[in-house]
Amino acid sequence: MLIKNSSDIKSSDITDESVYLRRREFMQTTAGIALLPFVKMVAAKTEETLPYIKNAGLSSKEKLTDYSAITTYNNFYEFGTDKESPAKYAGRLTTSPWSIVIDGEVNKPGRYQLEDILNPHTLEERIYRLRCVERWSMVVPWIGFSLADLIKRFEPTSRAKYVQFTTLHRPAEMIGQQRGVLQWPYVEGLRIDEAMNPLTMLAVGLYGKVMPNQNGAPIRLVVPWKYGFKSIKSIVRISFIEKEPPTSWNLSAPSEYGFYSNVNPDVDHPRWSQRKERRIGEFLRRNSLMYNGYEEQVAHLYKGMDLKKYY
Ligand SMILES: Nc1nc2c(c(=O)[nH]1)N[C@H]1C(S)=C(S)[C@@H](COP(=O)(O)O)O[C@H]1N2
Ligand SMILES: [Mo]
Repeated sequence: MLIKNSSDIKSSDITDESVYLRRREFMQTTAGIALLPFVKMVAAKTEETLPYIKNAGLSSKEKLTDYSAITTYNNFYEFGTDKESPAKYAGRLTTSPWSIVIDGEVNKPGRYQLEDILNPHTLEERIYRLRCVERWSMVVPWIGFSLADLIKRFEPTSRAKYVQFTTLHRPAEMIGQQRGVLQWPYVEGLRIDEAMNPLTMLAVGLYGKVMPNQNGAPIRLVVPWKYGFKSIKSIVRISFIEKEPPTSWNLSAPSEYGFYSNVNPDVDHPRWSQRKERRIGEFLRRNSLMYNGYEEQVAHLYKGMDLKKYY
């Protein structure tokens, strides 16, 4: 196993990160003594490096988005609806101990500690594009492993046609859950063949480090050919089910967000076109790509489906 050490980190990354940490120090001094333990704890945790191997075959060769942008411009409604709130408030979330319930149509159901979930897996770095439905995109070096490998371990039955994922519900720490902007807990789902696709990933870190809370610590999904909201954060339950599960954004606005939510420049959002996107850190907009550029790997999953109907 390759251990990421300081010599592997490009100087540009270090710059970004020191800016990030300096900003935290600034928050610390301006917000006063009350914030001090919280800030220290977050800094210590996100500094922790993870051992991983690079998966070049599944990785994009595009320029990485800065660490500081990836960790300060977030969607995580459990901590507020604007992009800055997750970085401000997600530090309050207790991510250890953490367990995940595996249930439904599966031979090995149970409540498993995160350590036991992770133990059999070798962590990989996979550089994926993430394209938000709001038309911004980034390129992130995720650390994690294929969801397929986890699924195989728990042995779903032949009735398991879909997988549903559930985020933690803990309004005392997730202050956005004190308001009814979405139905809590946040839920998402995939068809079993989408879940088994080798691109579909459970991520526990980024940039070689433990997942920052605002990005979905301690464990989140990453589905790079779908709009960002399918990549559910802070997962506490994985259920194998027979029928298509409800999903948070579909429940909230069914005419705007379907179950599939594949990146598709040809299908407009009812309130805006999906043809273009802005890569964070770039000025000019670029054309969005079918399946976010992962057409070769995933187009077969949707063969014969009317993508205007199944959006
Ligand atoms: N539990 C939960 N997961 C979530 C969200 C959320 O609000 N709650 N937002 C989604 C959306 S809309 C996007 S674009 C991505 C953003 O991931 P990032 O903040 O790591 O870039 O997380 C997704 N996962
Ligand atoms: Mo999103």
